[in-house]
Amino acid sequence: MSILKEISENLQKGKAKIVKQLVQQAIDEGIPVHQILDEGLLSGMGVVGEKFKRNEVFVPEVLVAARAMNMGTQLLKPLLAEAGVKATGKVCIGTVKGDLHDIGKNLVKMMMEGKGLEVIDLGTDVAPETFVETAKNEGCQIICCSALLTTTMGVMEEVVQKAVEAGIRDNVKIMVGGAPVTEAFAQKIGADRYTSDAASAADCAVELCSA
Ligand code: B1M
Repeated sequence: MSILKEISENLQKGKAKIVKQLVQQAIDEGIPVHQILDEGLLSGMGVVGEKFKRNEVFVPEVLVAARAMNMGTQLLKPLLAEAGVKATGKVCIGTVKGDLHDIGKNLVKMMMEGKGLEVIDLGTDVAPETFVETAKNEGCQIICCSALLTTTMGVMEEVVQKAVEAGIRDNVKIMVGGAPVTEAFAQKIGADRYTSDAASAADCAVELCSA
């Protein structure tokens, strides 16, 4: 089996230490960093994302795969910067003001990073102004809002409004998600996209960034 396939398969099993060793070995063997990233780490995380969508794996499996992914990317990050490999897009993500749930948001972040996006994690309890200022100052193509409470999902509408007021609405897409959020709600508040799970959110973000 090729070393890249081994990286991908061990990542899918969440074997972080082995992934780290294999990535180091691949670097030492002179395999180009973008190839280690695309055909090893991202390919493995892609499989996990698809299985997660089909309910073939669940949150714990995704979390261990993401940890393995992080171990590998830590080694690649400095080399990717040297090689001038650019992220496929830049997004900021957070759980909206008043809401402290972050497990789903973290999964979305991991899946997006797994697709090669640069993700600024604003954490939880994030004010609408913070989403908008970050997108403006950091040049994010997408603002991603997560909410788990029916009492906080309304904050997403404020994010849309603040983006309009700040004059960035035409340049930034707004994605929303979280258990109580629906497609109809997203349309009602003027968000660009609703997705129901982390893997679909990552696919959607890549699509929006490359549009
Ligand atoms: Co809370 N909680 N909680 N809670 N909690 C819920 C959400 C609740 C449904 C439980 C219930 O009553 N049955 C309920 C909300 C009811 C409602 O609003 N209608 C609730 C409540 C009421 C509360 C408190 C108010 C309880 C209290 O104190 N009285 C309080 C609120 C605190 C606050 O936020 N201000 C509270 C607190 C907590 C804990 C701190 C104990 C803990 C959070 C820990 C943490 O996140 N670090 C917690 C938990 C764990 C839950 C449940 C049990 C699980 C949530 C979770 O992590 N799910 C939840 C009940 C349940 O859902 N069964 C519940 C797993 C996670 C992977 O799913 O986040 O939906 P989820 O993410 C999914 C998708 O939604 C999607 O992708 C993910 C996976 O594919 N997704 C996106 C998420 N964000 C996305 C963004 C996108 C796209 C997709 O695009 C940008």
